[in-house]
Amino acid sequence: MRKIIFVISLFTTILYADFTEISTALPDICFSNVAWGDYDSDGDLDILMTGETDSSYVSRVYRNDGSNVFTDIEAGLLGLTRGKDAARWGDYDNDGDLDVLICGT
Ligand SMILES: [Ca+2]
Ligand SMILES: [Ca+2]
Repeated sequence: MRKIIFVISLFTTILYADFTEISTALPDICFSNVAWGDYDSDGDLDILMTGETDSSYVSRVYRNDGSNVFTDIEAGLLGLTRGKDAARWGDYDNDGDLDVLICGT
């Protein structure tokens, strides 16, 4: 019974959370996947993003520079689109650094 009460309480908190929309220079993409990860270990979350712009497929890592500024680090990833839940951070080689896994067309 405790678990059910906790879940209901958490759900209520999420429903009434106060969010503020921010403006960034991130591209408009569709058929996208995004994932947060702190790839540079500076304590803030960076973005891994794949998807489709008006003119190309993209797979990019954006470094969080603070103040809503995200900079494309030009990671050299193959542009992909239409991957379903297919952008992930993980330390696959256990060296302490985040790696990326992306899949798509
Ligand atoms: Ca970071
Ligand atoms: Ca690693």
